[in-house]
Amino acid sequence: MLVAVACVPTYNERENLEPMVRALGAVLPVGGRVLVIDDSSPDGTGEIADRLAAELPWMEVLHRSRKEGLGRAYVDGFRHALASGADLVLQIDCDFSHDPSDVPRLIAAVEAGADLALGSRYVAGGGTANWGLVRRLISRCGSVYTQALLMPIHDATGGFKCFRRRVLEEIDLDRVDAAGYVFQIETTYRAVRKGFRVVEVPIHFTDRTAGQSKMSRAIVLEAIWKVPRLRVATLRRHL
Ligand SMILES: Nc1nc2c(ncn2[C@@H]2O[C@H](COP(=O)(O)OP(=O)(O)OP(=O)(O)O)[C@@H](O)[C@H]2O)c(=O)[nH]1
Ligand SMILES: [Mg+2]
Repeated sequence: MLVAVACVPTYNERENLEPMVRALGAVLPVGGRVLVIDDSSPDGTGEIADRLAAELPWMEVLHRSRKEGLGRAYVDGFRHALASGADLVLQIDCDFSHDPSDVPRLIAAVEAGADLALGSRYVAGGGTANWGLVRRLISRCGSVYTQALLMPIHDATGGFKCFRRRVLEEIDLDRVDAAGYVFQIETTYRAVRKGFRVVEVPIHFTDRTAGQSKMSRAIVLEAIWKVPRLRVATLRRHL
């Protein structure tokens, strides 16, 4: 049986954390673990995580001293998961935009031969619910822009994924400097460039009902300039 570790980055997710951790515990395969990566959330999420970790033997917490963006939190989380022996490393947001009950389908896609399974809103059977027009536009434009410049992936900005261990070992996490959601694009692109098999699994994405989005103009701007930079790195054969 493969050991799956679900990495859950948190920043001010006090209402969502406990239900998410318990929901993951219910769907992960035997031996699966949950790793919460908290960036010293001012709302006390880190303390809730410590209380849960004391109760649940299959859960642990990585505390980071400051908020440096989703990408930095994930890189630290991935390293920790690999060091602890994970065969499969999952990513899932803590806001219930990603449905924990879809986790087994992502894992099944990897067990069926994929190296990286992406939860995808923009393939047949996938979609978004309760998202405003602006958010839908930003997300769609992000994927179209990425398709034009980098790779034929329908939903390149999503953050619900399952990596086979060897993908994370080979994509050179040290060189991933993305902070915001371009991190999702960059890790998938590095996997594609290394020749790994990437598949998209249809998911329904729902807007959060508790807590606040950390989406910002800076995150969009970072994606706008870093996507072409990845293309340039490819042309220079650095990628
Ligand atoms: N550790 C850590 N977690 C973060 C950081 N920024 C966001 N998160 C978490 O990452 C997940 C996704 O963040 P969201 O605020 O939902 O941002 P998003 O999903 O890009 O934006 P929405 O689509 O509006 O929800 C959530 O679990 C957040 O709590 C960060 O800087 N550090
Ligand atoms: Mg979200």
